[in-house]
Amino acid sequence: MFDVKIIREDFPIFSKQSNDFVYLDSASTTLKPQFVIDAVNGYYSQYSANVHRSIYTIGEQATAAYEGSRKKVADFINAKDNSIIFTKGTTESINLVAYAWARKNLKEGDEILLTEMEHHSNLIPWQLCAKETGAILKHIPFNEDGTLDLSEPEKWFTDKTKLVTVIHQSNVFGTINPIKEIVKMAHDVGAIAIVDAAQSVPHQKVDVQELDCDFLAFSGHKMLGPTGVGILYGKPEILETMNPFLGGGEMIKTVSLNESTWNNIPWKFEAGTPNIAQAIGLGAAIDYINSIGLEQIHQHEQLLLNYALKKMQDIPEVTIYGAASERGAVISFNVENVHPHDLSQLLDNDGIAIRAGHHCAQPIMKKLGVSATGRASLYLYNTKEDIDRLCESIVKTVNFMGGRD
Ligand code: C6P
Repeated sequence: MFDVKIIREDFPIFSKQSNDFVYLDSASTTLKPQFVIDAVNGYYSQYSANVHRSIYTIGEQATAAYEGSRKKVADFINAKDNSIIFTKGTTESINLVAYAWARKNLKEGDEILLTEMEHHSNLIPWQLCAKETGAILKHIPFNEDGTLDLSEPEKWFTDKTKLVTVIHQSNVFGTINPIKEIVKMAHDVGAIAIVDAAQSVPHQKVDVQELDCDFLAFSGHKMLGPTGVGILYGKPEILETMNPFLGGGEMIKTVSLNESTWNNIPWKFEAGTPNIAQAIGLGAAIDYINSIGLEQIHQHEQLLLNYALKKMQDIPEVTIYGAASERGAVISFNVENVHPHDLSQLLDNDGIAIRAGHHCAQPIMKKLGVSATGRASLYLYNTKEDIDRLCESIVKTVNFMGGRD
C-alpha cells in the first residue's frame, strides 16, 4: 500500500523544516530519505576505505558495497554490470561519450541530431564536439504543445546522421518523448543513439535492452541519492572500442613510462578514487525506491499531476507550457504580470519551494518567447495538500501584485 504519510516520515527534512514546508523542485534535485543518509554515513563511519586496492577487511567491504551498487543500478535499468559506469552526474556522462566516442568517430560533415528541447548538458558537449570535428548539428523542433515534431523523419534521419542524442523526459514540459522509436530511427540510418534519462529513470521503468539505446545517462541526486554520482550506461561492445575519458589510477592494466594498457570495462572509465560514498548512497536509493515500487511511485505522481494541472488551469492568470498526453510530473508555468523570480520568492514566503528560471534550457525559453518560467515538479513525497497550497499561494500572489480587482 502506497501511503504518502508514512513515506514522508522517511524524509528527515520534513521534521527539520517548518510545518508549512512544501517542496516542489524534485526535477532539480530530490530530498533524501534517512535510509540513504544512513548508507552514506555508514560508509564514512564504519568502513571508509578505498576500493579495488585495499586488501584488508574494510577495504574489501568498501569494494563489495561499491560494486554491489553497480549491480543494483544495472538491475534497475535491466543492464549488464559491466555496462554501468559511475560518473559525477548526467552532465559528465554525456561529456564522456562526446569525448571518448564522438571525437574518435565523427568527421567533417557528419551530422549530430538533437532536439530543440535538450537541457544544456545535452547541447553544449555537442557544440564543443562539432567545433572540433567539423560535424554538423541538427535539431528536431518541438510543437506548441511541447511534443517533438517527428512528422518528417527523413528530414532529420539521413545517411549523414552518425549520432542521435535526445532527452527522454523534458525537464521543462514534462513531455515523455517516444524514445524507443527515435532509437530505432537512429539505428535504421546507422547512427548511435544516446538517451538523456535524467528526468525519466527516477520516475518510470526504463529498460535499456527494450529501448536498445547505445548510451543512457542519469543522475543519482534526482532519484533520492546523493549529489556527485551519476551513471553512464553503454553497450559493452561499444565501450570496448572506446578510448578512456580520463587517465590515472585504476583505469589501467599495465603502465610503463611511455605507454599503458587499459583496464576492463567499466573500470577503464573510472580513473582515480571514485565517488565511493555517493555510489553506495545511490545503491541505497535504488533499494528504497524498489521497496516502495517504481510503478506505485509513478501512479502517485500521475494522480497528483492531473490534480495539479486541473487546479492550475482553473486560475485564469496561469499559463502552462506543454500539453503532451504522455508526460511526467513537471509543470512549467507563468503567472500574468508576475516575473517567475518574484513568484518564486513570494511562494517561498509561504514555505513553498519551486524553481524559477530558464531551467538550463535557454533555447526553449527563446522559442516560447519568455525569459523564464516557474516550475513545479513532484515526487513520491508530495501530496494533494502541497498542490492546494501552491494554488492558494499563486492566487494570493496575483492579488498581491494587483492582478485582480
Ligand atoms: N536538470 C533541472 O532543474 P546534472 O546536473 O548533471 O545532475 O543533470 C543535468 C541534467 C541533464 N538532463 C536533464 C534532462 C536535466 O533535467 C538535468 C538537470 C535540473 O531541470 C538542473 S538544471
